[in-house]
Amino acid sequence: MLHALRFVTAGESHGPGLTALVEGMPAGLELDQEVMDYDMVRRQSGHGRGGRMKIEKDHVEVTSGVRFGKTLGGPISITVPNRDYKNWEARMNPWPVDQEPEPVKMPRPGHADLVGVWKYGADDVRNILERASARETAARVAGGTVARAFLRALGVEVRSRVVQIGPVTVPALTAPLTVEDFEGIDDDPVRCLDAEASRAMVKHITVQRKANESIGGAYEVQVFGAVPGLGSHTAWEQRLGGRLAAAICSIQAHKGVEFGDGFALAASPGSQSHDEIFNSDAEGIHRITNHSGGLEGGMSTGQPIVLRAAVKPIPTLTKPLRSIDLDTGEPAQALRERTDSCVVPAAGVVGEAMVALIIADAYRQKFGGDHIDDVKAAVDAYRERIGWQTAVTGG
Ligand code: EPS
Repeated sequence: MLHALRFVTAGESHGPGLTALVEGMPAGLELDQEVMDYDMVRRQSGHGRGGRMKIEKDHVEVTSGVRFGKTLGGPISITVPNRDYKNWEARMNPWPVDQEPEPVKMPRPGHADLVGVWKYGADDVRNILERASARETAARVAGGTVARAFLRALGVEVRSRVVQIGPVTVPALTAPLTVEDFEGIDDDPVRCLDAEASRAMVKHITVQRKANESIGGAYEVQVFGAVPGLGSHTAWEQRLGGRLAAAICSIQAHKGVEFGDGFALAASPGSQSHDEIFNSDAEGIHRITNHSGGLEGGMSTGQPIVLRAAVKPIPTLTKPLRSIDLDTGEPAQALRERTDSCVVPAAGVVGEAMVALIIADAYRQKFGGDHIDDVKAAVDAYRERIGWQTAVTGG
């Protein structure tokens, strides 16, 4: 749920390209094409990706709202070309072709195929699956790069790590993570911080892939440096937890989200479920635990915001599931397409982008400002008023 920003994606998986539109950013924000492109590369990587990723070389092409590397204050539009389109021109052309391809008639269980065909009156499953495809997440990450640049200017960083692949989980942390702990995580084949768990995850993907399975998992996103008071307790749609949960659950194949200790809190006694409040000269008002995941009363607390997302195994299988032929109603095997076996490492990057967009939106809503310096000044004034850490503009 976006309030002060608008974020729209457009595009089909094998069409000419994807587009992201971000409206509501202040002027004067510096963007760096290399930094933006690095996020696009991160989303393409990870053990378990399929053949398509060898074709695509995702990069951002900014077509509006930016001049000489700085935002102008107007809508920012970004295009991500689909290199694979050249192989699909006859099948995905926006304009009539001499001979239309055979329509897809076998819906895949778990995908948008069947319900989409009903709902949109499609006579070809492709009319549904092309937009439902997680290829669309490339546009989310492209839009997210703008939000990340905005947050970085305000001292806020968003990171993610994979915490589960299939049944393989990471060990519990012995100390809270810092931004520095995430250094180099993209060099790990599953974007996991624990070397031993990473090896077991890679092995699990390799074994399951050979057995024609797809594999799900979970990742964690952490937001460092966000001020207290983003979101609001005053109205249900303003609550930051709900806004983040909606954004995460809107990502293809996502089936669950939890904040802080999340579902484990259901079993934990009240005395061990909350983050007690302390005060000291050195640290000011602070907490020593973060069971809440940095959210109380629908607002950020100033601690790291920590959420975990569950991703189901992707529904396109190399060993197709049972389905029906929509023409005859007879049993048939679901569409079998080239596919990824595991996208959880990439999903973490998409989760970062969606979280960045929501946190950026909350900052825009709370602090306003037409130029990035106005935003920094407003954040500084607020920090001063509540006595919260150091100034943003001070360096
Ligand atoms: C996807 C199927 C695969 C994935 C795709 C999502 O594409 P293709 O059908 O071309 O092999 O690779 O994801 C991406 C292309 C991407 O960029 O993430 C699906 O059916 O959802």
